[in-house]
Amino acid sequence: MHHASPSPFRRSLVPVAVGALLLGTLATGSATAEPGYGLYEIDGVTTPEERSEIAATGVAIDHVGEDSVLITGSTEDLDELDSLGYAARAFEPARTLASPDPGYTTYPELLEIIDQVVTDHPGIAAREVFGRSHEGRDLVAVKISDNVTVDEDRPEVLFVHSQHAREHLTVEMAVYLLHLLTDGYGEEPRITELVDGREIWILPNVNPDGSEYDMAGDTWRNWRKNRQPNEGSSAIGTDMNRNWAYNWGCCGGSSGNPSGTTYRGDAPESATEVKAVADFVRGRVVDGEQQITAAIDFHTYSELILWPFGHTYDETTGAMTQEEYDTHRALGEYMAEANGYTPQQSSDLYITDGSINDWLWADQGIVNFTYEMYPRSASGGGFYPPSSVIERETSRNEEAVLRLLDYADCPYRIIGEQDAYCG
Ligand code: NO5
Ligand code: CA
Ligand code: ZN
Repeated sequence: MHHASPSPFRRSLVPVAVGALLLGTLATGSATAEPGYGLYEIDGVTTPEERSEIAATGVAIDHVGEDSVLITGSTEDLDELDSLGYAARAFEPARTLASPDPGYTTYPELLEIIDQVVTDHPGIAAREVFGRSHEGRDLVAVKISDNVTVDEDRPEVLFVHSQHAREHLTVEMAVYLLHLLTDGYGEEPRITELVDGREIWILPNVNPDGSEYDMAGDTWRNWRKNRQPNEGSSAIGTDMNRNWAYNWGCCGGSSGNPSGTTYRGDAPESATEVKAVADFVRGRVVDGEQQITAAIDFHTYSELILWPFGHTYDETTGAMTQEEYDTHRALGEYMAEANGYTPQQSSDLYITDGSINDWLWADQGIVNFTYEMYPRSASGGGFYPPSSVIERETSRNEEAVLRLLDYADCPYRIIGEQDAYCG
């Protein structure tokens, strides 16, 4: 199987050679454009427990190395880390301060691409506005299936993109999937069969305010959260992937401080966009049954496939049986075999609470994964690889995504338990 080359169906919509040119204009100096925040490295960190202790201060762990971590945090966070015995030093990223790369898709451009896909394929692609962002942008879902205007009785699959503003490659992943599944229909038998046999929901950017903010300055802003103001604080934004309504704030895996990079919000689903996506997912319950059987939430970076839970190191809990865990692991490993990512439980990185990953499973019973896309390490550009990698690094996931779509009829089939779970 051959996954590293672009899909024959993708029309190249973005200039791909621009990124390399920008390497000549790298700025130096402070590590991020957001005042008070910076990128730091901490050495001598090797265990999930140590990483969770660091994450519990409210910094975002951007990358886990073998014996170090990279974080985004404030100077206040540094003091707290210091008192815990962790010495953080400034980290000079390869590309963070480059000018926003025009090869990445802006939100207005994304909406145009979606309209074009729907215009080109009206029988199998439909657009639905399911809510508004805090700043009033349309939150859009694209459904792809045959007889797309009818709610048929087919396994439904969900793809969520760009909860975190600076993870722009995930929007490109959505653009890739939109083209793969529509242009491939009627051309490629496997894709035709999956589009006929599934109802596929792509949410190409669930944090458009954050994305636009990250791209709007002279340099990238290294922004993670949404752009919703916090009452009683001048700090803006909630970390959407700490705001979901399962074990919210339970376990030291998020920040209670509005200026924290992983601020969990003042209540579950307090982030406008999280509430809208959660309502959308709950809206897929028909006659008491969640129609969505499988999902991927796309992030960057580190080349990982993660499965729940993030709030505990335990594999099984009251909300995850051994067979359910084995199903996640087997599917995660099967997909990772296709894209070369590293498969692991989410908490192997560090503890998170209020993540979509935990909520989709524990609250909705959806077998689901977080993909952390390219690059594998900061030296590949961290959150800001050049746009010249977009085609290679999105098409790289074609086979892995098709494998999930295939197993969506009954994810438990991968451990041979389809009769017990889906009979
Ligand atoms: C994610 C995963 C651990 C779910 C998160 O670097 S990321 O922020 N994309 N990693 O911490 O929410
Ligand atoms: Ca349906
Ligand atoms: Zn992320």
